[in-house]
Amino acid sequence: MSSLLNNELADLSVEQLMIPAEKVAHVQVGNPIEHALLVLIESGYSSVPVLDSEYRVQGMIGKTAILKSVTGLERFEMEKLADIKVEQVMETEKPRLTRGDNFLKGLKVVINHAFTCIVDEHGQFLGILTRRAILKEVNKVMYAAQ
Ligand code: 2BA
Repeated sequence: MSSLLNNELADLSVEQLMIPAEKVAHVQVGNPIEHALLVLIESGYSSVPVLDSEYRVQGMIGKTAILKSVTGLERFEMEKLADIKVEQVMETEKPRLTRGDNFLKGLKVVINHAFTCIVDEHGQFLGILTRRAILKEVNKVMYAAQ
């Protein structure tokens, strides 16, 4: 398997496996979390990238963090959804990849993250690498080796 990985997969760049930005659902830092929740529910995804007005990646936001931010002692305080901004709730510590990074670097990242953002040298959003895209390539190579 290690020689297969070296030959077939290690040569791939994460850019070759990327879902391009125009196909990725995202929200902006200044949006109310009500908007983010609508995007998440309509798209069906559990979390999506957060961008600024210059299309630079600032973080990611998910349904759980949104619901946690409006959870009161006895009920969900849904009226807060319009007042809280995405930037107050988003996670900023997630790893990022650059387009030249190779498959193995992408593989390592998606062990702990369902997807990761790919950015250019200015931090501008190019797209995402998903766990699915990585697993698909591993599956291809494993089957070809049988
Ligand atoms: P999740 O939303 O937790 O989705 C986990 C997996 O469930 C996805 O894995 C995919 O296999 C499936 N899935 C969920 N919602 C889907 C939908 N609306 N259409 C098709 N398949 C769906 P991955 O494809 O590896 O995606 C990993 C994560 O990347 C997703 O986690 C989501 O957070 C993000 N993601 C994927 N595609 C996206 C897109 N076009 N826009 C925004 N975020 C995306």
